[in-house]
Amino acid sequence: MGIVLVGGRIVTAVDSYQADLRIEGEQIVAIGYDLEHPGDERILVDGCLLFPGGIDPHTHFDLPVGNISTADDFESGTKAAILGGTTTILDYATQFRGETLKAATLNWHRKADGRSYTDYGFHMAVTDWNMQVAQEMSMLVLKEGITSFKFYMAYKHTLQVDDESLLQALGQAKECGALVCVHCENGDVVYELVRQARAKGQTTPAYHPLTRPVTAEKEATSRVIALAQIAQAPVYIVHLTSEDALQVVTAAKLRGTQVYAETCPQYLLLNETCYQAEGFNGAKYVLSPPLRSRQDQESLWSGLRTGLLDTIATDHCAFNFVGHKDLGLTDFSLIPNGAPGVETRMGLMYTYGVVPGKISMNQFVNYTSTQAAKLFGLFPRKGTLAPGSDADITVWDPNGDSVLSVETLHQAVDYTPYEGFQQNGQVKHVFLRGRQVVREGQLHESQPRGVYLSRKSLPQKKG
Ligand code: DUC
Ligand code: ZN
Ligand code: ZN
Repeated sequence: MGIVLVGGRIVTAVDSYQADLRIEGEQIVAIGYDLEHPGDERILVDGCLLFPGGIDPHTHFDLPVGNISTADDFESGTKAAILGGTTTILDYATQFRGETLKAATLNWHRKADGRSYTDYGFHMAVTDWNMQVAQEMSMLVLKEGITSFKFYMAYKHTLQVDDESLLQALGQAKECGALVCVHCENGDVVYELVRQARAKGQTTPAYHPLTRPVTAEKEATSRVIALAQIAQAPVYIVHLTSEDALQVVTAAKLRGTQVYAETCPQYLLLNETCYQAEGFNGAKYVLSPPLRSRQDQESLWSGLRTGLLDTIATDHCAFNFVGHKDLGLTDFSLIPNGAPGVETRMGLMYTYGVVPGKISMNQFVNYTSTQAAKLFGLFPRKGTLAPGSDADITVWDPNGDSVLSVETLHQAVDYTPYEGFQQNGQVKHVFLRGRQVVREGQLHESQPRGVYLSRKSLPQKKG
C-alpha cells in the first residue's frame, strides 16, 4: 500500500513540473501520472509545491555553553524544524577540552537518539586538537559516518584552534575524505577589541558588532582558504556574513579552490541596526559573526542569485532572552552567542527570496536542501525528489499569509528575531521517509522517529 500525492508541482534544484508522486514504504517510487495502485491512500495537493524536505546543515541542539545549555534540545528543536518543512538536520556535536572524539560522539548520540523528529547527522566540532584526535578523525569517517569536522578560528581560550592545528587538520581531512567546516573570525583580534571595549566601560549589546568587525571575518576567511590551498583540501565556510568575505571566497572559487560557503537567513534579513534596539533587546541579536550592513545583505542576496554561495543554514543556537541572554546584562561579552531559526528558515527564504524574485524556486531548493545533501554525503538519498530517494517531502501551500510570532512557533525559546515578519504561504504536509509527520500544518506524529544518518565523504578534486 502506498501514498499518492495528486495535483502538485514537483520542484527540485533543476526542474519544476506538474506531476503526481507515489510513495511506497520509505521511498519515492514513481513520479508521473496514473500512479495509483489498489489500496493506495490518495492525498490531493492541488495548487501546492512539492519540495524535497529541507536540510539544515548547521544546528546546535542541547549544546552546553558555560553553565547553561541551549534552549532547544533535539526533541523541541527537531519538532520545530519539521513543522517548518525541514526533514534533516546536521548538528554540531562538540568535543570539549580533554575529551576524545569517540566520547563526544557517544555524548551526542545520548542527546539525540530516540528524540529526533527529523533525520539527523552530526558534524564534529574539534576544540582540542592533538595527534590522537587526528587518528580518531579517520575512525569517525569510516565507522560513524561523520564526514565533516568544524574548527573555530574565534573564541580564544575556549574553542579557538591555531593555524598549526588547522593546517594539520586540513591535511588529515584530505587523507581521510573529510570536509573541514570553519568559523571564520580572527579570535585574537576579537579578544583584544573586547578587552579594549570593556576597559572603556563599553558594556551594552551595541558593542558586540563593533568588537567583531568585517575585517576580522575577511582575514580569517582568507587565511583558512590559504591553509586549505596549502593542504590541498576542500573547505566549507560556515555562516558567511559579509561582502568582503564573499569576495575572498569568490576569488578562491575562480582560482579553482574547492571552497564552499554557507550563509543564514539572519544575515540576509536582519542588519546591524538591530543592535540599536531599546534597552537590552539588542542581546537577542548577539550572534557571531554579528549582523552586518544593508550593503552586506544585498551582496549576500547577489551571491545567492549568481551561485557564489552554496547553502542556506540556520546556525540555530537558541538562548532565552530571560535567563540566558541576561547573563550579559552588565557586560555584552558574557551574552551567550546565538539565535533561533530552524523553524523559520524555509518560510523566510520562500517569502523573501522566491516571492520577490531574488532567487528562483530551483535555487531555493538547491540552497535549502540539495547542496547540503551533496556536500555532506547524503545525496541522492536526501535532497531531491526522484524514484529511489527517501520520501522526505515538504508540501508547500503558496496561498495564505501569516505573521511570525514567538506565540505560534514551536521552538522552545522565548523570542524570535523575526517577530512580526510576514510569511507568504505555509507548510501544509511533511513526509519523512514516507510517514506523514505534519498534516495540514499540525504535528501528526505521536513520537520522534528520526534516524541517525551515517554520511558519505565529499569527493575531492584531483590535483
Ligand atoms: N558559531 C556558531 O557556529 N554557532 C554558534 C555560535 C557561533 O559563534
Ligand atoms: Zn560559528
Ligand atoms: Zn554554529
